[in-house]
Amino acid sequence: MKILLTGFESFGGETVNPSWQAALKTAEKIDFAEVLTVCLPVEYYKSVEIAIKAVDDFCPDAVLLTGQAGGRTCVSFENIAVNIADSDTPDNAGKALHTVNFTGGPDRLFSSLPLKEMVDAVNKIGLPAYISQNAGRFVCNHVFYGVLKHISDNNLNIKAGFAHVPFIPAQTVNKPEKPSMSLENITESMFAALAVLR
Ligand code: PCA
Repeated sequence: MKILLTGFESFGGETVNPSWQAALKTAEKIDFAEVLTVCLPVEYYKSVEIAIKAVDDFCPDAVLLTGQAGGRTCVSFENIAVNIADSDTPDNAGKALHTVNFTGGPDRLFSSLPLKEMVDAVNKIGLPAYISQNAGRFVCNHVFYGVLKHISDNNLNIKAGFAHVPFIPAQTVNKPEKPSMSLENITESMFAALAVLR
């Protein structure tokens, strides 16, 4: 089987994005599938274009898009992508959006990954994980929505979803009130979740 695994470049003043670091480490561990890793820019539309091109060129059986959600405690598997961009935070190109993501698209689209099984698999290795009903209104939700819409519009037989990962400890040195999880534990969580697909 083939899996497309994406992470994001850093944003918001951070020098790393653990989603990309964990995507690379998870891909190294996966021996049950061919994995393509892609680092997406934190930019509206450009990120979707790059993700969709990877889907069309690589023709994966499954797609796991990942991004950082600083403040979350563990890996969370997103259930819903909404057709709204609504964040005062500018993307890495300096653009802040308060609009629909894709004109004419449905209000929401749902992950087609087996989320409950994925959470159970992570719990089984002794780590917390949960299903989230809110992927935010920024670039992660935007990419999640854009990729699901592309798959749906083109009737592609691809399971796709999104996982948010927390900060790693090094990112919280100057914000000790924020939770974090080691890169190793994030990687183990992503590996256990993807192993459900084998
Ligand atoms: N997290 C942001 C965008 C990129 C990333 O890693 C988000 O949650 O929208």
